[in-house]
Amino acid sequence: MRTQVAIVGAGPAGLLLGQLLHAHGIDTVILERKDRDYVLARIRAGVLEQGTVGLLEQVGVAERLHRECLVHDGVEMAFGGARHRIDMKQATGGKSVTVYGQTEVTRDLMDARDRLGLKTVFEADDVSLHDFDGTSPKVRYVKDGTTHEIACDFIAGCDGFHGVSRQSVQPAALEIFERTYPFGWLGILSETPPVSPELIYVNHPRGFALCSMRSLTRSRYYVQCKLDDHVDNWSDGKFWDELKRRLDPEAADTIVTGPSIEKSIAPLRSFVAEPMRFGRLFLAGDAAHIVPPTGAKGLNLAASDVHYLSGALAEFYAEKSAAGLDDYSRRALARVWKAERFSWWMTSMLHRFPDTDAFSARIQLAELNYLVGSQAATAAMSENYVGLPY
Ligand code: RFL
Ligand code: PHB
Repeated sequence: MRTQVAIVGAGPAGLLLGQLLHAHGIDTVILERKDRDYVLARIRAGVLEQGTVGLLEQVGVAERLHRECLVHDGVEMAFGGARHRIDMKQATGGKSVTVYGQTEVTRDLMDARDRLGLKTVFEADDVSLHDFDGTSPKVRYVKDGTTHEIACDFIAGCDGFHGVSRQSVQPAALEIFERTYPFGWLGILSETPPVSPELIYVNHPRGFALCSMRSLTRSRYYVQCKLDDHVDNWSDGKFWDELKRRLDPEAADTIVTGPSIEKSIAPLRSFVAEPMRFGRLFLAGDAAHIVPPTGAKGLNLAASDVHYLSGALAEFYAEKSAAGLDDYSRRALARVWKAERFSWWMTSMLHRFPDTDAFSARIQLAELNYLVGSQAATAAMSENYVGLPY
C-alpha cells in the first residue's frame, strides 16, 4: 500500500489532520490501535477554542456542533465561599468558548472520513515506524494476524502520550521537559442539568473542584483526589457529598445529583518533548505534549498543531517548498509553551498541594482576588482561556 501521509492515531489530532490534508488533495491512511467504539467511548475534553471550531468549520464538520453546542461567554471562579464571574467576552473584545464534547468532535470527524471513503485501519496492532530519516518512510502494522506495510512520503505521529511515534525516536534526539503533580482528578458524567449555566472552577481548602457540562441535561464534575486513589473508593454518594462540601452554599443547595454514567481518575502532568519533527516524522497533539486539564487546552493544542502541520504539508506538495515543514516544530512549540504556562498557572492557583501551608493558601486567595478584581488580570486570563491566536 502507498499513501502520501501515514497518520498514526485516530484521536482528534489524527482525524482532523486527515480532513485538513484531504481538503488540500493530499492522500492519507490512518492507523488506529483500538476499535472505533473504544475511541468513541473515551470521555475527555469539553471546551473548544474559537480557533478549533474554525478548523472544524473549514473542513465542513461543524454542522452538528453548531446545532448542539453551548457557547459560553464567561466562567466563574469560586473561592472563600463565594463565586465571581469572569466576563471573557467583554475582556477579549467579543470572544467566547464552545462547550461540545471531544467524543462528539471525534464522532463527527470519523463520520466525515467515512463519507469521503478515506482509509482508516482500526485495530492495527504492532504499528512500527521505519526509515523516516530518509525520503521513503514506511509504517508496518499487523491486522488480523497479517503484517502490512505502507510506503509514504511523511509520517504524522498523532498517537497520544503513550503512542509508538515518540518512542520510535532516538532518545538522544529528544529533550523532555516534565512536571508531574501530586494529585489527580476524579471525574463523573451524569444525566443531570448543570448546576450553573457556566463552568465553575473552585479553590477550596479540601481541594480543587470543577463543575462542567456536555449539554443542558448532562453534567461533568471533577474533584481533586489523591494520586493513588481508585474509583472503587468513590460511590456516587461519596462523590456528590465531597463535591458539595467544596461548592459555595448556593451551588451546594441547588445542585441536582443522580447516578454517574462514567467515573474515572486522571493524573495531572505537564510534559513537552522537543523538537516535534525528526526527518519525515512529525509529532502532533498529546504525542508531543501534555497539559494538566485545568486550562482546557489539550484538545485545542492538538488542533493548532495539525493546523500548522497541514499548512506546511500543503505548501510542500503545492510549491515543492520545505520551508513550512522546516519551521513546523518552532511554530507549534511557541504556542504549546504558552498553553503549558497557562495550564500550569491555573493548576497552581486552584489546587491544594501537599506543601500548601497557610502562607501559600493566602497567596492563592490573593491571586484569585486579584484575578477577579483587576481588569488587566481578567483580560490576561481570558485571552488565554479563549485561545491565543494561531
Ligand atoms: P489522543 O486523543 O490520545 O489520541 C491518540 C490516538 O492514538 C491511538 N494510539 C495508537 N494508534 C496506533 N498505534 C499505536 N501504537 C497507538 N498508540 C495510541 C490511541 O488509541 C488514540 O486513539 O491524542 P490527540 O489526538 O493528540 O488528542 C489529545 C486530546 O485527546 C487531549 O489533549 C484532551 O483530551 C485533553 N483534555 C482536554 N483538552 C481540552 O482541550 N479541553 C478540555 O476541557 C480537556 N479536558 C482532557 C480533559 C483530558 C482529560 N484526561 C482524561 C486526560 C479532561 C480530562 C479528564
Ligand atoms: C470538561 O468539561 O471535561 C472540562 C472542562 C474544563 C476543563 C477541563 C475539563 O478545564
